[in-house]
Amino acid sequence: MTAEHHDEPIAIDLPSSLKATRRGAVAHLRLARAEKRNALDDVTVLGLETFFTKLPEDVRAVVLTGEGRHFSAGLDLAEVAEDLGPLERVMHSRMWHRAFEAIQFGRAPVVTVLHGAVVGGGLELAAATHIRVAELSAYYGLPEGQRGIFLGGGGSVRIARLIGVPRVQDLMLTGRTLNAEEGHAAGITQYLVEDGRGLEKAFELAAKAASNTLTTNFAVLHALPRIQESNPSSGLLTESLMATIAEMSPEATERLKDFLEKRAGKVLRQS
Ligand code: 1HE
Repeated sequence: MTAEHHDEPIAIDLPSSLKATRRGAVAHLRLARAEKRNALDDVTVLGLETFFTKLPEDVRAVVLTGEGRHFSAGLDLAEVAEDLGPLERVMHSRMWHRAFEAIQFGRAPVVTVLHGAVVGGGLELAAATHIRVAELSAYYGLPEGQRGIFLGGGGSVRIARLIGVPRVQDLMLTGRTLNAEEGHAAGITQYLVEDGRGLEKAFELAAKAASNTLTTNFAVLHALPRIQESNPSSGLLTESLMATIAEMSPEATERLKDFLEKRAGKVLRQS
């Protein structure tokens, strides 16, 4: 991946496996443990939770990438091999859930660039983010099946929602991997770009998300998935309530006025 450099530091205390900078309103968080293919150990997962709960208020979107040739090799298998009891293992999985909830239901939309291996917990992490951009080198797998373990970072819920239970069963039962095109067709990613173009695309998308009103982004991140999970009639009521809150926000008043007075952009066909 290529990177332009007019980035500033972000004052959040992170482990060495995570690096964070910002470019205006968009933060860039990097998995920085390339020597272990960005395998997610406890320190990194806790660092992700810290980052997303302590994000400065003026950061309006986040780009997440992985350093080296792969996005992430998933759970650090050296840690899972440790001698832990059942409750410790449950709590370990719950820690992943907590960290990834902080991403999914955080304040800022997260755009992730996927390249190389995006497997196991790496795919679970990507699934907790909001927009996924794949480079052509990306491939996806759930080797939990072959390692004798199971999903533990929310994949049963989030990955299954993205691609459906039958595809998750296929990946786990057979050890199949999906290439970038197959993953795109299956619904893992919203964008597919040439190798080396992911970062640029992600920053472009993040800048757009960052320019939305806080209320709209809150509704999209927090209300929409909850509406999907509720029964339709409660969902529709929540939608009306959320729409009312958004419509009454001062930013919406201004933006609607801008449109009606012909100062705002039109919705035009793109490419
Ligand atoms: C690791 C890990 C890891 C690499 N935990 N150390 N995930 C997996 O089953 C995937 C396992 N990894 C791989 O299949 C390959 O490493 C890759 C295809 C991702 C990359 O291959 P390659 O040839 O570039 O690298 P490598 O030589 O295999 O790995 C480099 C080093 O990273 C090596 O350590 P070294 O000390 O010998 O240099 C590897 O041992 C280490 N490494 N992946 C620990 N995953 C919450 S539940 C989620 C459950 C899961 O995620 S299960 C899926 C686990």
